[in-house]
Amino acid sequence: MKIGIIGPQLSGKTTIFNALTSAHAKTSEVFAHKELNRGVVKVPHPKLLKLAELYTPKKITPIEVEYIDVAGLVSETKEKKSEGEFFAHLHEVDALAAVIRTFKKESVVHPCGSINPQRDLENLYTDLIIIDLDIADKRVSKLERTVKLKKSEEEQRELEILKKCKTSLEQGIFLSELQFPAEEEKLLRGFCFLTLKPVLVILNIGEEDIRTAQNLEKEFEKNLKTKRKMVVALCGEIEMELIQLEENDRIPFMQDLGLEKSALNKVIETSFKLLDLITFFTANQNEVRAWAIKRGSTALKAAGTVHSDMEKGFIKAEVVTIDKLLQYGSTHKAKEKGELKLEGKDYIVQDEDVILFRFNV
Ligand SMILES: Nc1nc2c(ncn2[C@@H]2O[C@H](COP(=O)(O)OP(=O)(O)O)[C@@H](O)[C@H]2O)c(=O)[nH]1
Ligand SMILES: [Mg+2]
Repeated sequence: MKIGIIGPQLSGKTTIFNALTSAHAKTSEVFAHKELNRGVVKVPHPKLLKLAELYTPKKITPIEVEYIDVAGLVSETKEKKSEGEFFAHLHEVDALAAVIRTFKKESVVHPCGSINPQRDLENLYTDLIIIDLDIADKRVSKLERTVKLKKSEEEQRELEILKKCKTSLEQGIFLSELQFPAEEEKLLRGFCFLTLKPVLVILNIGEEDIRTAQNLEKEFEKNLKTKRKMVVALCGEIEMELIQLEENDRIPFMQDLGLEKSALNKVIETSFKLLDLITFFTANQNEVRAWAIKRGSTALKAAGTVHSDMEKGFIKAEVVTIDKLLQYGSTHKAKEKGELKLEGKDYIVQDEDVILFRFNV
């Protein structure tokens, strides 16, 4: 899973990137030359380690999330020529994390002169819409020329779909808010439109607002009409300091501050909800591993996630919930208790299933 961190200048993108990835990327009080930061995070899942205790595997592999801290939106890019390069990085992500400042700090001057999160978010949305409009525009002009020359039904159809996109973007409507039949959605995927991606709004709050973060989230959520957008409020600066502490020192600090979860846990949890993902596990003496998959996926799809051979040669899936497996201590015992189920390819994978795939090669 890849998430692109975007937002206005000096909203705390790099600070939050550091808080999430334990990196030490340079933050700045004034708008500096932008650079791209990339970091991979291993998603902490306490049950994965418990599962590993049962198998003592050679390898424990958590789910990985890659964060890209990328500036380069219209309002942040002074030099036009670098735009393409930065946008290309955004097109590859599964979701956007929009960092919006609410923290007050005099030494950091807001590029618009005042703190106004709603305005910043609107501006950011406009930036995303402008980028998508540009993509749609270019393709529409090209298609208009080619369909005149040769009457291709396929291209005519594409033109209609893109015109529909254009109209909606011109009205300020995100493409994620439109309904597309599966076939059109597939076509649109090729364009990597930014407004088709789910958005996680990260409110970068001041330390004084940590205890009321939940109220802020709720208040802000009211303005995000659709399910494809969600909000978390966190204090980037504090979270960055916390992540740099030893794990044992972290907990008393968090309790002091009134923090129940780390920024990483909060962001991951919300990202999973936003992308409608669940976790399943595979386990043997070689490797105990967690995987992310879309909610509602079949056992066959899950097999394909692990290995294409498993999908091709799929026979059966042996499934047990991780809680039952941990309770009984082995698949053998779970089976005796009737908790290990034999499922076919159409079985819908449930969150925290442990799956053993039976397959032919
Ligand atoms: N007080 C406070 N300052 C912050 C917070 N997050 C970021 N900053 C400061 O805001 C400035 C800009 O942060 P940076 O992460 O470089 O912003 P970017 O331009 O969006 O990447 C830096 O001086 C940070 O120390 C926060 O949560 N609280
Ligand atoms: Mg930065």
